[in-house]
Amino acid sequence: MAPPAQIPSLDIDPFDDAFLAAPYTFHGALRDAGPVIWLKPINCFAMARYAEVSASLKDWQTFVSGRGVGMTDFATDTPWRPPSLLLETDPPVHDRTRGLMNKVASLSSLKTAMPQWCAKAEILVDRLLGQRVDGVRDLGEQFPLSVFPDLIGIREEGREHLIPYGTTAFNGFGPRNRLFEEAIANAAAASAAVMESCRRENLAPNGWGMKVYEAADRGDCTPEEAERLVRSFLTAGLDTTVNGIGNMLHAFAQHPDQWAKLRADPSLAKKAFEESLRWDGTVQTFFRTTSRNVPLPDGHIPAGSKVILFLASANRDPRQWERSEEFDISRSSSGHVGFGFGIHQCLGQMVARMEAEALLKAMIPRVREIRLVGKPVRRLNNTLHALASLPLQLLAD
Ligand code: 4IA
Repeated sequence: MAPPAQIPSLDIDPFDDAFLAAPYTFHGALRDAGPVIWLKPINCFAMARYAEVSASLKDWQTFVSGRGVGMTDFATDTPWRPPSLLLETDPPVHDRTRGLMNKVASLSSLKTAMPQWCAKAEILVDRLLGQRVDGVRDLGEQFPLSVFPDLIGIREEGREHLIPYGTTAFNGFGPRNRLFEEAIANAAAASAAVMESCRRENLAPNGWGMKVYEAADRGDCTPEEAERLVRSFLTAGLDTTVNGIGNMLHAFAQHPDQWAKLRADPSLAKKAFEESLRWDGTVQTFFRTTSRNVPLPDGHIPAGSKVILFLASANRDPRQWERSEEFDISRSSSGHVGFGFGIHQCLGQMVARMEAEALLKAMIPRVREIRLVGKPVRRLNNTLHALASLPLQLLAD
């Protein structure tokens, strides 16, 4: 496919191994090429500057989600799984499902859970203190796995499939590259296990999962929709926080001065997590599809085009952020698009924030230094900036 005239065309594949391993080294070229660009290797429009990314996320009428938020256009190709009733829908359906899910994912139930989460984080950190640990496996995975499945109320059986399922879904947003094909080829067991966990008879009485079915009882959705909405919690809720925590620990390990700053003023904990999402967020990209021609100063994006939005690049755009490449926990990172923006902005953002806060609160008084004791290993994923392993030593106070 030829790039539309006047739109800068780049020969960069944002889903090849080099890009996925080190996305930040490529973002500057994407941003500097223009506000809207064409990526030749994937035949797709792209936006990588803050202004255009945030404006497109806000304009849900023009940049729709119902044709999928990955590379696959649901209007022409069959999605690998039944579409999400939140992420991959537009109003009016989206408003109904999102409205009921907002009530389920209430702040008050999180506040009730928080003391227990803090206690769990303290026990975990006490156990790891002084030792060589893997920041991804022992903290990034361990902590969310110890709180999130119980919050939703899923049974123990099949929990080992949750992270692999999330990984599959996030690879599934990419083009049909090796990561996509491998993910889909191996998806059957994890998909079946996760769908089984979403069934009403397998959910605990007081979890968020059962609350979705209770919304169905009140007529807010059908029981079939309830099952798929519970699936959204399980798809979006784990691999994201696993790597959100992993990336945050990695950021602190690379910036001991920032860890010292946080220890000196623990009230910065919330800001620190936001800054880690701005500086190295886990969800790197998402697509939208244009519902109409989008006029540009020179030419236009035709209706029905996929557009890839580089969230993580927007979050480091020097047009928006001072010292954009610096990790600085005392800056104001509000307005970052690490949780997206607009009507689809992350439903679970408070879950992620409270998990990170519980962990930081446990670590601040106990851990003097988060020391990198080996080379971090990347886990390439079509959507997530993720680590397979982060060798750390948590030096006791
Ligand atoms: C869903 C954007 C990402 C965290 C996400 C992934 C899946 C779903 C929602 C959000 O399955 O609904």
